[in-house]
Amino acid sequence: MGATTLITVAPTGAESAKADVPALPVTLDELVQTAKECEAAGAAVVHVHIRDDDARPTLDLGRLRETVRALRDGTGLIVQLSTGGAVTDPYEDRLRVLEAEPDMCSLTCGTVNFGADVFMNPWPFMVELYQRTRELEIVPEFELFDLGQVAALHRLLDKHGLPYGGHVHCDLVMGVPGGMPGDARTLVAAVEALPDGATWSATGVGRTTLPVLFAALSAGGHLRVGMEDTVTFAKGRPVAANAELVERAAAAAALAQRPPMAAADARALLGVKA
Ligand code: KMH
Ligand code: ZN
Repeated sequence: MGATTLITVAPTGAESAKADVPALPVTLDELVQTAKECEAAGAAVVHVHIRDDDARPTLDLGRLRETVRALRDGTGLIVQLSTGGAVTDPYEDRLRVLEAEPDMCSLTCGTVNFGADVFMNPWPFMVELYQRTRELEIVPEFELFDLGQVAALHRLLDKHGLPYGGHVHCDLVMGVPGGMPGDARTLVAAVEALPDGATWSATGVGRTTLPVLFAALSAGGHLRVGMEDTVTFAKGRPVAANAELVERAAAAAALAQRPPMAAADARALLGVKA
């Protein structure tokens, strides 16, 4: 088998309002339908934020459990729950996400300015979350919004050992106002600083989407796309559905001679529990 590209789709996020972005999947049915379309288009992992009945972000454990079950029943995707939530979510709720027993969870490696807000990830919270992932046999994806967070990841691994599954997988989240810029030279600097043997994907929010996608492909990385990060497909043209972002990423990956990775191969790579 030749080299392939792991595509993660982040279909919803916690930041956009349904009223502003009508194509955003916010109900369970919409999420499962989106996930099926994205799987068909080449995604292997789904990074999940959920909403309540009023389409507001929630970390309700019952809903999270139902979501994990529905995504497992409806797709073969690796289910990654966000532990980042929304910037207003308390630490206890973010830790409790793991009780929904996803395959993977996100784990952000430090605090970062997030537009006019602050996304809080102090060291003791990171450590507690990391230890719980190991106990519960959930594979973390290390979210890196800034170069300093790469240093924090090294510190975490040095002090607390390898994650469940034995493999380190990172996601560079670039172009957040307050985090690292979404450009090629920053991507290269971040990749060069990653732990030996780590795999990585990258995503660029907003107008950094395409520069980061092409930089990641040319640097040998994997891709994250989706409406959590990108609601404009091209100038003046809103994203119609998450699947079109996955289709575009899959086409670019195929052009780069690294077509999308099958979910089964992604499970083996990431060390996700069978
Ligand atoms: N919504 C952001 C504040 C994650 O999913 O872990 C955090 C976020 C990262 O989206
Ligand atoms: Zn997220």
